[in-house]
Amino acid sequence: MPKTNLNIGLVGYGFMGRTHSNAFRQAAQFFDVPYRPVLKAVCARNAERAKAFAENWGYESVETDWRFLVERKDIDVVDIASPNDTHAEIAVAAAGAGKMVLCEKPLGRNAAEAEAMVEAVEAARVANMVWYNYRRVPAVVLLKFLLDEGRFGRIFHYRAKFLQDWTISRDLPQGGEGLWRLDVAVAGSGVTGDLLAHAIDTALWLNGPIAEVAAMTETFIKERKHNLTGRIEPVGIDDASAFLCRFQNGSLATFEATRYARGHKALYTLEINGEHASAAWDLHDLHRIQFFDHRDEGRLRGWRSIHVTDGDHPYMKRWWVPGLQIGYEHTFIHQVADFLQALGGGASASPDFRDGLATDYVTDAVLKSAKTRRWENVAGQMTNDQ
Ligand code: SOE
Repeated sequence: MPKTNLNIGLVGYGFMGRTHSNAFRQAAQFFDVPYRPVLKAVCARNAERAKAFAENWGYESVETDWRFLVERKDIDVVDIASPNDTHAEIAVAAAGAGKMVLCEKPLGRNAAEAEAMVEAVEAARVANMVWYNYRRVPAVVLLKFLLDEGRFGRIFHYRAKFLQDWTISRDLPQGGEGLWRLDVAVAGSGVTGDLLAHAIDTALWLNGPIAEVAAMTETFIKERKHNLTGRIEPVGIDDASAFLCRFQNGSLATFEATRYARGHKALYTLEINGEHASAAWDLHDLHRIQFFDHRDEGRLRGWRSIHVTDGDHPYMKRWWVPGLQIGYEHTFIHQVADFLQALGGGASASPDFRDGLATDYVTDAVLKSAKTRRWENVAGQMTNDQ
């Protein structure tokens, strides 16, 4: 079937701008989707670098002010891959201009921003999606299918960690391009919004809404030079964040994220324990799930290591041949493919902005609990399973 062109206007050309651009270029090549993304324009303040980015990725034009981009008649989708402090303003304006809106995670710097974004896309009735890409790892999707089939029975425990080590040096400055994640005014929070948000999004999807949290956070390095002012300034982000929580389904959970776990670069792991079965997944070995089913014949019962690369595994028949691997970048390609497929049916793909808001409610409760040192209820709970 011929595919209809869908014109993309990307804001931001950093790490995420590259993952998204790659995904837009590949999705319609590998997946049978009704639309073909066209790289119409990239927008960033630095014209020279935006031009170089456009040439490299094949964007047809460059804008240096997102306000022009969102008003352009030839743009269908505004994709926000710029720092967190820009998400809300651009998304609200883009929805107001009738554009579909895709947004990097976390949706807002806090739930108040995310609420305004949800309101804007829902009022404008435009398709919307948040780039929580780890939902699109085939092994994680298989885990979701197994849970939905009821193979685990009642869930008792959920456990997730996202560990990195790239900010341990006290000489690392904060702020500016590349290091805005360390500047609280831009990022909103530290690892809570950057890393825990991923773990929370996957958990809400797999295990349902979170009812209450008890958290602690720490800022190990309290002052850093700010790249934009040149001055030593207080650090406002959380360097490490951990919380206990209770899901609405009665299961108990622990979550931890840090940028101070020496030796770990992006160790995202999760484990779920149910009445009949348990499963574990590790981003460093992203094609496998470890699965234990107590209902197996006793003599053969044990942990299975399932290599999720076969043609009947999620997404895999679209790729090479059984047994061959895909990687991190493919999670973004899957996300675009799902978005285009949903659009063909007149819908958004999950996680949509409402799902992104659900994660922001949890991260807000985590940061609040770390301050109050009490258990905090999660506001606005909703089912995230669409
Ligand atoms: C931070 O280092 C980071 O790049 C996050 O911003 C991403 O969301 C995560 O997927 C990998 O780590």
